[in-house]
Amino acid sequence: MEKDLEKIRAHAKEAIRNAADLGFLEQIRVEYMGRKSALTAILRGLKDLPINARKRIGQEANHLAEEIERLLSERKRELGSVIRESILAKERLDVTMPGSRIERGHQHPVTKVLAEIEGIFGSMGFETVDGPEVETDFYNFEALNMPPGHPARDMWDTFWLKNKLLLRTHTSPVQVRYMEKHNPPIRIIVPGRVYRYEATDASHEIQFEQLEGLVVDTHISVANFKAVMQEFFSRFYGNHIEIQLRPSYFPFVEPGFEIFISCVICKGKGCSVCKQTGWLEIGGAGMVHPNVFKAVGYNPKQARGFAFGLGFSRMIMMKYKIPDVRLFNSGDLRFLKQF
Ligand code: FA5
Repeated sequence: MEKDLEKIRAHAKEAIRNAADLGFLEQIRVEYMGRKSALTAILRGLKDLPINARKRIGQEANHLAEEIERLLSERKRELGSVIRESILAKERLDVTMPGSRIERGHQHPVTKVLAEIEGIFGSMGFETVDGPEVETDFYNFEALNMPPGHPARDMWDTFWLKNKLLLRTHTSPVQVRYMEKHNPPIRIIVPGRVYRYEATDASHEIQFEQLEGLVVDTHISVANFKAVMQEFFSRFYGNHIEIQLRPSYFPFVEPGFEIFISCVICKGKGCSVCKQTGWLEIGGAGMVHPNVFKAVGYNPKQARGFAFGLGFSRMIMMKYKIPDVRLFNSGDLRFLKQF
């Protein structure tokens, strides 16, 4: 029987040493220590042995059981640390590695510049106002002193929709909408998208941005208008900008002007952008026509004001030296990522 115990010891030691994982070690524990193991059978059979042999074999069998338990738990600890190390090796995190870059979106140049423009006009007491892009004939033309059949309507090539609706050709209809609902004094800007049914080129788009402005009170003059333009453009371009007003015609103003600013590229000396003139045309303006005041229910003898409509897209082009207006809506990320 002692020989049997020796054999069990030798086999158990060997098996435990070779156990490669915790599952296998558990099988070995069952095999050598379980209810059906050879060692348990010896312990159970002790009662049938003579007293001396029972004592001796019992002691030895118990020692062996303790030894196997100790070997099992030592191997279990060893295997545990091997597993932990292999997990650590596999899941190692190198905190010094550069992370994967997250692509972040950003504002469109038009939105960015708009915030800047609103800031400058806001500091001069102007409120920013919005209006619909789908307009009626009345607001886009008629209330602006262009009754049906008026030849000046041809100045704006129009996208007509169903039911006499149209895509607004300028931001001027918002002047009328605002004056219908508000009394003077008025000081607003209206940035927004406008649409024209025309051939496109580097400075003409079918969809572009305008910046309308309207000031109405009792004693407003062209001098006030020029001062506002001078202040705005000098702050917008960060340079002193000269303003020139040249006579022009828009049915909703009298007198009407074209606004020229001194060239922001050559500072008035003459370059290819300003075609060597030193001046850039930037929008239309004028003193609000009495018929427009009548259309919104004001007394034209009391109300006086100026209105302007600037080519907002072209202003941004000059600020950032963008060569083609069509880039704004091209969706070309190479262009957009520069802002
Ligand atoms: C008007 O649209 C008038 N509503 C402006 C106005 C407002 C006059 C208030 C008087 C009082 P005009 O059609 O000239 O005017 O357009 C104004 C500016 O928009 C132009 O000076 C130009 O800078 C810009 N613009 C005109 N057409 C295009 C186009 N196809 N693409 C890009 N910008 C354009």
